[in-house]
Amino acid sequence: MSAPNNAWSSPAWTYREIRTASRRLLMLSLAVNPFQTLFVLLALAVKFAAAATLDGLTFEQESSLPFWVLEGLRSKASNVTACAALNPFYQRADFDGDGRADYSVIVCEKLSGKRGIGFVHAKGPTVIVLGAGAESPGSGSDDYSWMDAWQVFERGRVSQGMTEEQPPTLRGDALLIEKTSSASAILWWDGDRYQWYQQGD
Ligand SMILES: [Ca+2]
Repeated sequence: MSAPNNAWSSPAWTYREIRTASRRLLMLSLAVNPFQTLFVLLALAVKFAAAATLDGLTFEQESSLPFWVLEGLRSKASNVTACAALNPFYQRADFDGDGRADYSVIVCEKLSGKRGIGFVHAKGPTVIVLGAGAESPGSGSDDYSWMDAWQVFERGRVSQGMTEEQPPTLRGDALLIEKTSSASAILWWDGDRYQWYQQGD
């Protein structure tokens, strides 16, 4: 039996046609409005280049995180991706104080590359992103690129910081985030959202 004479049965032919049509469309666009076309092409190239460099974690790095953490970030914070912009690229602790281990992961906003922290609480799981294009408490800004060190601050007494603000009473573990030799702050969960407590300047 001979193959049916159907365009859909030949993917290569379809691809050639699409490629030819795209090329003609591009030539027409360049002829009609060259500057606008070049600007769009340049913007697309920059966007794809940024996406390529922020293409999440390597297979080995992903294998170091539980599936529910990666899936939580993908499904509930699809505008960011886990990225290894800092070493270590995640911390494990009980941030909401419910007795179950939670994770905080370095994330990058896909389009802008702005950095932040993605908290994934085991309960839910619940995903909260600070920075990476989103709002942050305190002086974190929407880009945590300034942060060059971080560690878990285990639940306990917080010493008085540089301001007159009273130290918080922690419900769970917290994060000590730093720009080394410059500033540090504690990020802690108040039961509803993450709060910022300035430690040093
Ligand atoms: Ca927890």
